[in-house]
Amino acid sequence: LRTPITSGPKIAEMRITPIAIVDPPLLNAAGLHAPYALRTVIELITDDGITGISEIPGTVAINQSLEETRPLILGKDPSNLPDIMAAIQGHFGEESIANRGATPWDQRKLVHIFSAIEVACLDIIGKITNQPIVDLLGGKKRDLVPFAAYLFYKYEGAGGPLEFNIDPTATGWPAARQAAALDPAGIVAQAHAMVAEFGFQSLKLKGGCFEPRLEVDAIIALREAFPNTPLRIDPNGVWTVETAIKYGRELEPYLEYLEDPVRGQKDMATVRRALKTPLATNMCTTSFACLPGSVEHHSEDIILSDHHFWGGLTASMKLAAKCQEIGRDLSMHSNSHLGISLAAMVHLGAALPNFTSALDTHYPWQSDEIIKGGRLPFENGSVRVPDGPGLGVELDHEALEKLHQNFLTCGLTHRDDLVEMRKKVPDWEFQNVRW
Ligand code: GKR
Ligand code: MG
Repeated sequence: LRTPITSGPKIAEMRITPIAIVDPPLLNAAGLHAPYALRTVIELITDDGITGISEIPGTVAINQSLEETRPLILGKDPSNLPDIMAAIQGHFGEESIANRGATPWDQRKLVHIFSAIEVACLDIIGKITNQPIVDLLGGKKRDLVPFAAYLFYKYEGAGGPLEFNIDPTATGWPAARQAAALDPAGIVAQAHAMVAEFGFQSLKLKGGCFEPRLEVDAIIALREAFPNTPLRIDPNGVWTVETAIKYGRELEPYLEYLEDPVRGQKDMATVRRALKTPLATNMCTTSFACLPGSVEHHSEDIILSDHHFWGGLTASMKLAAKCQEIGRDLSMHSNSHLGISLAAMVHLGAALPNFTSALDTHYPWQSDEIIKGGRLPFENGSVRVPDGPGLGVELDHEALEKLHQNFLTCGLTHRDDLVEMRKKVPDWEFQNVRW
């Protein structure tokens, strides 16, 4: 007879804490970042007192769905992830990919909930087994995970309570983070300041904000200022196929890859066939259900995974395996985030079998932090994999409470870059395809 398996700890408590983090006025194809970005922090606590944490994009709708998730997972074994995911899936049903929306960021709810619960469970499992999450994902392939400088056109302003005002006493990157960057010279100055502070070895420009000629000129200016640094631009799908081919050809000598120049797998494939530059996406191939279309059309060369909307870290590892099968490179997408998300991204980045381009992160644009010990440091543009069990970072409850108060007072319920943009350009409209 087999010895009965001793049952492990069960999830006894789930805490959901919405927070609002200071975010400067960054431009993108859908408008302008509000003074605060919303995140939600999840704590799962077992009946023997082990806590697992995670961080996801926060909206009031996602938070309500997380509240609905609580009774589904209380009493469950955090190491039985298939059981937990089946309970959540059973309650919410299938989520249509159409729920992603047309914005640069992904508006689905269920994928984010999967990710929130899965990362917190992995943090618990790591603590129980005394292993860092990277080991649970298959083992560490690298100690340092490289990230790219994420450059944004922006209006002057610090965000948060200062909104479009600045702190004139700031110096170095904290000063540059507040400065306007509305032309090639502004973008080059921003790049110099970000590289000086963090040591990034790759540069990404968020495009889709201005007439493409101006954005192409910014890439050429970056190439002059950084002759040997890989460059990419991401217009978030607002270029026409003709524009993407015209400027894509001009950019061929400069770009490591071109990210989401157009919308949809078919149009991406048309642009891809016309260019020598690889194409990357976080907009046209965004779920396992999109992979057959990706294969049929060959819409991109690089899939930008994001554990927040691919359903978690183990799902992202599964994506990495699929990418190897279908001949895609994998890299990483990001949104405004703090250190819990960064730690999870670093564990994933360290576990991926291989990737050829530095991962995205918005982290330099944030100044807040909710993990003990403060903000995670960069070493020549890379982040060292935390070596403690689980995520290897712990929640600072005092800092969390402060940012929760921001959430309660800021009045924001979801990300709406259009509303913020109209503070600067009153009649501004979002257009799916602009140029
Ligand atoms: O933060 O404005 C932003 C970005 O545009 C973000 O929302 C996108 O999702 O960074 C993202 C991207 O690569 O498309
Ligand atoms: Mg993108």
